[in-house]
Amino acid sequence: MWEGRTGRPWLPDVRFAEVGPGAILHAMTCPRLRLSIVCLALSACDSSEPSNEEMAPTSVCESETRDDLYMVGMEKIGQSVAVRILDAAPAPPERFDNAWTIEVLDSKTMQPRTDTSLVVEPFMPDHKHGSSIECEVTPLETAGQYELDPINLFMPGLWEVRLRFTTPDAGEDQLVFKFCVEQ
Ligand SMILES: [Cu+2]
Repeated sequence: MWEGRTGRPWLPDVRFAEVGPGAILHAMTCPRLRLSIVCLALSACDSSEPSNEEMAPTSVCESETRDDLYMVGMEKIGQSVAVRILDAAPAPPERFDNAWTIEVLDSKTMQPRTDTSLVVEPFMPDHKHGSSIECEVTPLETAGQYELDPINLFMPGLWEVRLRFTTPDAGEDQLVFKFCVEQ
């Protein structure tokens, strides 16, 4: 058994009866008390909530401020072309394959446009890479509406979905939707 500096067995009741500052001083000079304080601190850690890593996968999008807030009907308006997202599956966009229904409009009149060609390029601006899976653009029955599938966002983080239009009258027009996808 541990013995105090005086050589007597340690008597906690007596020591704790001391006034506050004295007890603190005692705690600082008493090895056994120091040890028990360390143990207390450790057990406090043990009983507290597990770290974020254990609780849930870390969010990569929580602190992201550059992304767009997904909404049905959201629009981007360019020089000659405007785009409206009519539907997205999944919504909001998620990691891996996404399918969107969009409407292509004239940016001045906001009437459907059918005279453009479109290339869809997903791009991760932070990593400077795209996706090797090509997105197919399929015109739907309704004039100006297209199905984009698959928009492959294979990595967690911020993606730009770049819609590159070529128009007969106004050349190229690029519209960019930015979405962050989680693990
Ligand atoms: Cu990446």
